Amino acid sequence: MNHVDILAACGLTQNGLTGGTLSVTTPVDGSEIARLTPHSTTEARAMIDTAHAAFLEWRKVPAPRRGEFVRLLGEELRRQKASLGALVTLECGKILQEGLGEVQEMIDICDFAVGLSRQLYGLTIASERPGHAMRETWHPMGVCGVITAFNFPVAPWCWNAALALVCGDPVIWKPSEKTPLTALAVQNICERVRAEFGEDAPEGLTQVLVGERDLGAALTAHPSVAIVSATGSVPMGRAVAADLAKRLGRSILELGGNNAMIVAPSADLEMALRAIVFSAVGTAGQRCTSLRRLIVHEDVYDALIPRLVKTYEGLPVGDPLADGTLVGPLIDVQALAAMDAALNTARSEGGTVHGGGQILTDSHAAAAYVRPAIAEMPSQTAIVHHETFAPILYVVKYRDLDDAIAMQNAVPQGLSSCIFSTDVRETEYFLSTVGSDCGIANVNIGPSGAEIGGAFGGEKDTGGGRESGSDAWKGYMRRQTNTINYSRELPLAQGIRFDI
Ligand code: UN1
Repeated sequence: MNHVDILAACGLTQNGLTGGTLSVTTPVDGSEIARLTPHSTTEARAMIDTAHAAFLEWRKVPAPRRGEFVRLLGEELRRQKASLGALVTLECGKILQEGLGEVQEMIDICDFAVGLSRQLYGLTIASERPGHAMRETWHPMGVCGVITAFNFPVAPWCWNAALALVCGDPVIWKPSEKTPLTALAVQNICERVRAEFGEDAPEGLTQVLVGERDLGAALTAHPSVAIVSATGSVPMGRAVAADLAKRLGRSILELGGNNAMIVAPSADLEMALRAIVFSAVGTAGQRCTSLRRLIVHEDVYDALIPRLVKTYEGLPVGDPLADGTLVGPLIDVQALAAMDAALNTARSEGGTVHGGGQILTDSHAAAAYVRPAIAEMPSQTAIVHHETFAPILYVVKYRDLDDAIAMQNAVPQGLSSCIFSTDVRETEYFLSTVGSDCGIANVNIGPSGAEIGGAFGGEKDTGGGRESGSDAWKGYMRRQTNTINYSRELPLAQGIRFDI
């Protein structure tokens, strides 16, 4: 399929994609595929007002009925999986298998949210007073703003939106200015679902803001936006958190990761090798969960690292839409420059670099194809503490597990982590209170590619938010504590006497 066909299969016709000032390019060959007209902040404020009006209606719709909306969304995504997956690949450059996987992740969270719509459970609590009952109940919270990044242009919206919608919250989406087309395609799907659902789905239940940072700032500034869930860089997250703090709005932040794998002496090295390659070069190293640091026991270092270097040399880098490609392009040439700069710093800090460097082809002169790199480092130097959004894997040696865990925890970010070991003492230690400090800690699995059933997010500079599964839905609702007196007395709590 050519670019125009992929866009058309998602309902994006050429007349809606021209004439604006926001240029959208495809990393596949660097060419421009659309010029969109960005929204103004005035339009953004009007959209927030519409979303708030939608909230006043949507909160009255019973939660299982709200779940029906998300069920229809999941059905429509199933039908559109091939076309939307191809558009994800076209717009952000990840290989088609991963583009399809991202749409599957949307479908999975829709299924999860449908079940959840009948399970927004509260509590009953024992009251200390006779003839009294206590409850904890959950209510819709308000408009939910969702800010997403280019590397996962659709799934993180859905982790938030599927939950927010069953929780009774309309959603306004500000996608990355690098990937607005996938968002428009999803919005088309949502509008079809809304028409099918019937009139109790109000206008403005889901909306998309096309443009730059000022639109994200419009969301964080507006008092009607009760929650802002943001995925992206640490500086972006700090700005969002600071703006929300000024008005005491709620934030859900999923920011940077600098994820490590510890390879212990008892590790199954075959499995470790496969896990390392997928998690370090998948999405061309541009996942927030990408493996960036390999902490290898000195006894297995020589058995693993030369093989890994050889495997890297043979990795098929190229057109992400073509069968057999495992590594697509970086998002743009700025990412390429950042990768080169990081590798130069690694060298200056004593590292030995294998791979790296742009792969130039005549047909793709404007695109950023790179050979993934491995940097063997003398220790965990300054550059290793830094998250570079590119396929660079830093490797360091360890002797003692406590040192390995200390290294793993020494970076500012706290998203994902893992250990490869078949020694249960080591693996349980890694998962214990003195082990990994990350939101995600895995055993014999790489740090990326999480399922939607668990809560997703991490600590420290990762921002502390949790999205997706487990009880992340509570982030989209307001909690209410109820005390009900069904007696004929008015006893006070704590036994206080107050006689009038
Ligand atoms: C991201 O890179 O922002 O666990 C999200 C994973 C995916 C999500 C990554 N399920 O790698």
